[in-house]
Amino acid sequence: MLPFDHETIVAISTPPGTGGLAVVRLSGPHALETVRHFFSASEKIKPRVATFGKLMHPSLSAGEFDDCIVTFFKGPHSVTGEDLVEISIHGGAFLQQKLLEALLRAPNLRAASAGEFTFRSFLSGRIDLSKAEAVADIIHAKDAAAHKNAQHQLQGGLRHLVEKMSEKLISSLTVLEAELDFSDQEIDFSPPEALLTPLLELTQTTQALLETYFYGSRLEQGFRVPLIGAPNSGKSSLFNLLLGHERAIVTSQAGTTRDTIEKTILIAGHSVVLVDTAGLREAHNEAELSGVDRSLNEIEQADLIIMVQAPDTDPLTEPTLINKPQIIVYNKIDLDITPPAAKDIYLSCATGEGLDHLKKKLYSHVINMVNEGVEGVILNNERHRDVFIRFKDQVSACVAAIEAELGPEYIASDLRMALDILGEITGRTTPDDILNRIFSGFCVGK
Ligand SMILES: Nc1nc2c(ncn2[C@@H]2O[C@H](COP(=O)(O)OP(=O)(O)O)[C@@H](O)[C@H]2O)c(=O)[nH]1
Ligand SMILES: [Mg+2]
Repeated sequence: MLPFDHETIVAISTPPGTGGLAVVRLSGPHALETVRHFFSASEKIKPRVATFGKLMHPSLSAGEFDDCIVTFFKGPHSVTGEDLVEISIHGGAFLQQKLLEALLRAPNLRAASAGEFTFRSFLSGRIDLSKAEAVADIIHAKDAAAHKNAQHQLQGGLRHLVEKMSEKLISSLTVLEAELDFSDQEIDFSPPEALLTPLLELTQTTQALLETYFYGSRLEQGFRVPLIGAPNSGKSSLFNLLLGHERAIVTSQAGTTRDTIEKTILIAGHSVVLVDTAGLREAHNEAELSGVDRSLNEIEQADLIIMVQAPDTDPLTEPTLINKPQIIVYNKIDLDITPPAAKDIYLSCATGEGLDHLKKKLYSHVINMVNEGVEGVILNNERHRDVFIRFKDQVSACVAAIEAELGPEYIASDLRMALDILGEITGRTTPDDILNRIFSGFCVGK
């Protein structure tokens, strides 16, 4: 478990885009007192006011003095809910290290572990768990779409939805409690429609949410798009063309690309991982065999396949039974051969003809894979998905219990279990080991 001992913690946390600045953050009861010993203008420090001064301390030698800005947030009005002090200094690694070392020699202070600031925000009730996870997502977001989704979650998108879902459960529980109040009067318990309707709506919402997970998981990893086809069809040439520079080796000797090579490009604000593969054909030696294996593996994992064909390669080696979305690209149209009909794209890597058409096609495939989410919520986190799967099962159990006309006390207990499962999203009912896993995934200083 992450430590939580009310000790004052310190770490360097350099927000991106701050130019040459670094921020040293301290959180805990001794934060202000510690900083006072290091700061020339300590008597001027006021809550929520940035104070300019100099770093100074007997343990810092002359060359290590620097101008700095100290900002104090008095608990509970800070992100951690505790006294929090931020010292902005020049971003040189040497100075940062010296200051951190000097601070760590102060009593009552220790280095923060990964995610500990965010963990304290969570424990103090400043943020819920889904928001904390969104912070981690924002740090890791590689493209506009992933960032937008993390922002939405940070603004409480998932929490609002979960609260609405909880209210539905609570309204069912209320109906039941009313029934229970009458139960000593020996009235037959017949489940009213009012009990079933919200549960069926919950099942639908949860199902729709679970369906967003495919898109949500791709927000993290990018869509995987391998180039597949016979050796020498021009896969590596096309790969390079799409990347806009030379990356894969192109030769006229069949079977040059034995490994897979992957590169990420951005299409419509989404990461798309292009994968150049070895050709699919009968392998003649072990290296070729493993290349073909990897290609088959890529087909398995693909979200979309660019199937490359060419007039001078053996069509018999083409895989025909691939159950994945494909763009069939007929390459080398500059060769003086009449191309066959019914291909998606006619292309020449040599002249670039057809490339724009292919890019447009890729764009529309990517747009087609976008899921708008449930009230804007897109599941991108395996933990959330797992919670919603269990939640859906539990709601089904409630429905079954109602339909089997079990006693209201059984149904009520089933409903409370469902409510507890939902609480795991915001952290109301999340076990410690899971909390630990979530927060230790952060970097130090967050
Ligand atoms: N004429 C012509 N040759 C091409 C074209 N695209 C690729 N090639 C050639 O076909 C050969 C095989 O290309 P490469 O990209 O290595 O194919 P891969 O084995 O599928 O990766 C190379 O000699 C390329 O120069 C094209 O559009 N037109
Ligand atoms: Mg190749």
